[in-house]
Amino acid sequence: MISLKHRNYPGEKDCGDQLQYWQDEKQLTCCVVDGLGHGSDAKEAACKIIHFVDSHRSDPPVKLFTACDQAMRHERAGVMAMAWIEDNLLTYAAAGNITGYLARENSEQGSYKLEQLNMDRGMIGGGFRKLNVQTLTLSEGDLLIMHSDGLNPFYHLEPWKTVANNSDKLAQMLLEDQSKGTDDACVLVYRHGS
Ligand SMILES: [Mn+2]
Repeated sequence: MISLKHRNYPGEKDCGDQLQYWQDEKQLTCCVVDGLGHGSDAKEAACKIIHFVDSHRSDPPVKLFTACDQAMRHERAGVMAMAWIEDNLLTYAAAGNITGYLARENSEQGSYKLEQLNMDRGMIGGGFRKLNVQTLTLSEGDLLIMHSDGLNPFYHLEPWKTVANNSDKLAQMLLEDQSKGTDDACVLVYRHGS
């Protein structure tokens, strides 16, 4: 149902991209963070952001992003995207360069229509002007894909459609096929429904 994969910058033992999700009784919360640069300093910044989110995740999106940005003001910055899924509702927000897609299966099985999700300029720890929080309705089989800029963005799921019903395989293949190899890379894939 949900899969998280990451890959370090070549030669580094630490990954500056960090992903986390929390499954509560009613809500699934997903968080993808890319700490500035790569290596241990980037990892430390990304982990601090994730830790902050962990302890404030019951706050609404704008409040959470704003407080996290403030808390990181004297730290290395990072970019962050978050998704909240409750029943069939997806809430999504991103400050900085994390790419998000909602892939909806067409009536023709195995074919997906990609919708790029919102991404606001700015950074956690470096400030952002406005956070646009998006809400979308999910149908069974819809895919939420979030990735850092260590992966090349893509515009259709055609090359991976044979594994699109398996979030683990899809995440692995996206990482293998789309990683730039010049940065940390991470990808999260969530498949809605059973
Ligand atoms: Mn990066």
